Amino acid sequence: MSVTAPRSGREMPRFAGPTTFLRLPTLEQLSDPDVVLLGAPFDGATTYRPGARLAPRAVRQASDQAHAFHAELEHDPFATLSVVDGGDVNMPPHDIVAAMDALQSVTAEHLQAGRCVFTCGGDHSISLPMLRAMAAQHGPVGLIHVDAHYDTYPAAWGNDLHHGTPFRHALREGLIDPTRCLQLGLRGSLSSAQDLDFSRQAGFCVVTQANWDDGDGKERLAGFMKSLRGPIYISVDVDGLDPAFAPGTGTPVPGGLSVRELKSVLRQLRGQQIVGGDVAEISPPYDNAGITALIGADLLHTYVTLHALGRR
Ligand SMILES: [Mn+2]
Repeated sequence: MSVTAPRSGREMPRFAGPTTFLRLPTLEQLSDPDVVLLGAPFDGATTYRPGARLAPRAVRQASDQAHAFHAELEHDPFATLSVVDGGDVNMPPHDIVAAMDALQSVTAEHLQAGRCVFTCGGDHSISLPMLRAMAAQHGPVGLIHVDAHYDTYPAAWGNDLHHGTPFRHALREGLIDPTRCLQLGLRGSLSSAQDLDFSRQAGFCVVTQANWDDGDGKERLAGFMKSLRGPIYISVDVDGLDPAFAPGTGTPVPGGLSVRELKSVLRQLRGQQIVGGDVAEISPPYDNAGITALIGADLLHTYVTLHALGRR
C-alpha cells in the first residue's frame, strides 16, 4: 500500500483523527507529492447566497468514509500516486483580485514542481485563477464544465470578476481551447437570450439540460468525448446537479443532473489526460444532512483516479 493511501478506518476509526481531504497526509508530512488537493475557502465573488468559503472544511469532514479503491472506475490511484491535502490557500475574504492571485500563485508553484492540482472551492470564481495557472503550464486546456449556469455572463455592479464570469475571461485570455470545451447541465433562467450567445459563438459544445432530457444531448456528448484529446481541466459547480441531490449551494436551480448521471459522464473521461480540476459552490449552511459535501469528497476521489488512469 502506498504511503499516501486514505488512512484506513480499521487502523483509526473514521470519526477520529486528523480531518483532511480523503483522510490523506498533509503537505507538511509528505513534501513532494504527485497530486495536491487544495482548499480555496473563498466566496467573496458570489452574487446570491454565500457560504462556499466553508466548503473545504465540510468536504474534509465528509471525507471520513474515503477508501483507496475507486469502485466505479475499478482502480486504486494511491497504488501509483502520492496524494496529499495541500491545505487551504490564504484567500482574503474581501478582495477578489488578491484572493485569485493567491490561488493562482500556490497552484502554479505545485504545477511547476510537476504536480497535479485539484481544488475544493469556494465559489466558482476560483476556476479563473486555476485556469490561468493551468494554461501557463500546459497551454490552453480542454474544459469539462458542469453547471446550471453558463458562467460567461457580463459584469455585475460594475465588477467583471464574479462567480458568473470565469469562463468568459478564460476564453478571452486564451486559457481554454474552445474546440475542446463542454458545458453540461445548463438550465438557469437568464437575463436575456443574449446570455446564450457567448458560449455558442465561442464554439463550445453546449448541452443544456433540456437538450439532455428531450434532445440529442447524450449523443452529442458521446461525439465530443470521442474526439477529445490533450490536457483537460474538470470544473464541477454542484448547482449543475439537481437540488434534490445537492441542496447545499448558493444558487440552486430545479431540474438538474442526478449524481449518477454526472458520475456516468465523468467515467467517460477514463484514459483522458486530466491535469487539474475543481469542485465549486458547495455551501455548507444550506447543506441538509451534509449530502452535498459528500459529493465534493466523492468528486475529489474521482478526479484523482481519472488523473491516475490517464497519466502520461
Ligand atoms: Mn458556476
